[in-house]
Amino acid sequence: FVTEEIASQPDCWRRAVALAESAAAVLPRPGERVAVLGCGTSWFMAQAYASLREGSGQGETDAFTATELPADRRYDRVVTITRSGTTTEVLAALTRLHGRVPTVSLTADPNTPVMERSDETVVLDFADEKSVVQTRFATSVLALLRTHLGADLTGAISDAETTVTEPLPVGATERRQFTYLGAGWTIGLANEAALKMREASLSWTEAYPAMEYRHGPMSITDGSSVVWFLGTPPNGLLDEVGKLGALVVCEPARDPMAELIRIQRLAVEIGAGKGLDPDRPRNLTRSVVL
Ligand code: F1P
Repeated sequence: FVTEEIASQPDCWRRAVALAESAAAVLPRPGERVAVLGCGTSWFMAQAYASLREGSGQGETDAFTATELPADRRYDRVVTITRSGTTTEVLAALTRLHGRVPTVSLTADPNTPVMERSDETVVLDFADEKSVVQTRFATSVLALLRTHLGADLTGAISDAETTVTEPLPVGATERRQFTYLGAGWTIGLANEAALKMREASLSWTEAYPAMEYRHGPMSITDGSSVVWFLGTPPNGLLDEVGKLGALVVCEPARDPMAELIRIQRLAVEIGAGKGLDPDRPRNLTRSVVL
């Protein structure tokens, strides 16, 4: 399933953009102090959104994995992201918050407990997935939230039309170690890229804020590595990495969310090459419940 789900992202993003207008009634208003919660992929989308919202001047925005929302912090609104609507940590956080702060959840499935535990919900059922590995739900949520923040996704969608079929970087499938680097909102995308590679291909992957990579992580880079930038690399870093013999991938003119599609495809291709089923990764279920 995952291959079709990856390829459907341009269409899903169009639908997400169309949904942003009606969702605006329940999403954070400018000036509100907001916390965004999720687990795994959904946490990484929360990170990207938090950085974008705060950067756009709409208000202080913090992202947490669902267990780590500080108990004494005061927020005007809490946003949760959960495809399944059943993730234990997200439901526990919503229960703790009930009656204390308005909550809004973005989910794929309206018939789940998250609907009762949230004050408001935005349902992206068109982006739901059969694969355990999340691809289009996560990016569609971010497409909706970016639109709500005032971004025009036309360029991102047209870049995505390219990246669903564009050849993967030559030699990438033969490499052994993958490092993803981002800055600002693309740190969340770098984290997600690394998780996708772990889940679908059981690869050794790392992710860092771009300049942080120079403070130690760079030591692992050699001729067997891929170093992949999401967004624009800081001045000088690209040259420095290039000298280490790694395969360096960097498409700064492209929307980073569209570039993530190539990484999703690489993860599936490497996984398939290892005889893995990318729809059902080892030790992972569609909904992680305790
Ligand atoms: C999030 C999650 C994903 C993971 C896998 C299982 O759940 O743990 O991060 O990659 O797809 O689900 P959800 O709360 O978004 O359903």
